[in-house]
Amino acid sequence: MKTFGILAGTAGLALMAAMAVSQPALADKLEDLREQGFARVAIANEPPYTAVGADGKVSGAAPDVARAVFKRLGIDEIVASISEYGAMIPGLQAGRHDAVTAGLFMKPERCAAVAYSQPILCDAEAFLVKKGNPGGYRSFADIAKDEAATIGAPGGGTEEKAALEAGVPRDRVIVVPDGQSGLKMLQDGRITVYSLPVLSLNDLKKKSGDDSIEVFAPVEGAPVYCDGTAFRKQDTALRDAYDVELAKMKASGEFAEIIEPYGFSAAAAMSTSREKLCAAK
Ligand code: 6CS
Repeated sequence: MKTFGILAGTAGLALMAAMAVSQPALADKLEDLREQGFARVAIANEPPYTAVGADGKVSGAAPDVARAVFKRLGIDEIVASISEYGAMIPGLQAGRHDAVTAGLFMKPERCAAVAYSQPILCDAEAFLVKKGNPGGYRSFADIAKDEAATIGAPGGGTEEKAALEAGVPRDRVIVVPDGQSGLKMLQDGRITVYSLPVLSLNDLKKKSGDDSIEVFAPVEGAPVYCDGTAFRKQDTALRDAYDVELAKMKASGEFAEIIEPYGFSAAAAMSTSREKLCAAK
């Protein structure tokens, strides 16, 4: 009986150990990332929000803010992977990313799915159109009214959703993978309008050197959106620690020093809150 008792005891210990390991990692995510030495972040490669250089260097206002905040938390590096906007939250929830630092604008349905930091990058929406905006497109509803018009937008992005909600039929909303593709599709006449936030289209237009296109902004009826760094819902301790350091950077002026050279307004981000943005209709 003694042997059985020992085996049972051993099995019991093994089972307890297995249960302890299989329990959701109760260890603080912040400590995990400090030990990991880097935070895995999702980006889109949409300047000036996020950018990946030919040398692979990650820049853009969102990763630059995240790098600074994580460093203050004892996490020295970020490792970025490019993702479509619509795949960022599923990737975060699946554990492929530790955070989303991509200009992922706060909206109620996203706020329900992730733990956002306080606001970081704010911007209005815009249309890239042929010079003179011959179709007179000033709102998503204008595009809906013109049966011949098509609009390009990122998959799972705010502009795609806004176009559909304004009544643009699904077959006239074209998913565009990135800025260069959207620019080319507009230039080739394969889409009538390409929609991204103002600063993204201004950057794209400027770099294109193409005077046959122009940016119409702001899109009428579309709100000014703000992003935040997004964490998994269960990582609120990490999000709260991130917010403490972000607030210090906003107060010291360091936050403005990072984002304003990219064209973003620190005052705009500091004038609102996650609570307001997540409640906005
Ligand atoms: O949050 C979004 O869905 C949008 N944010 C940016 C920075 N670009 C396009 C995207 O649709």
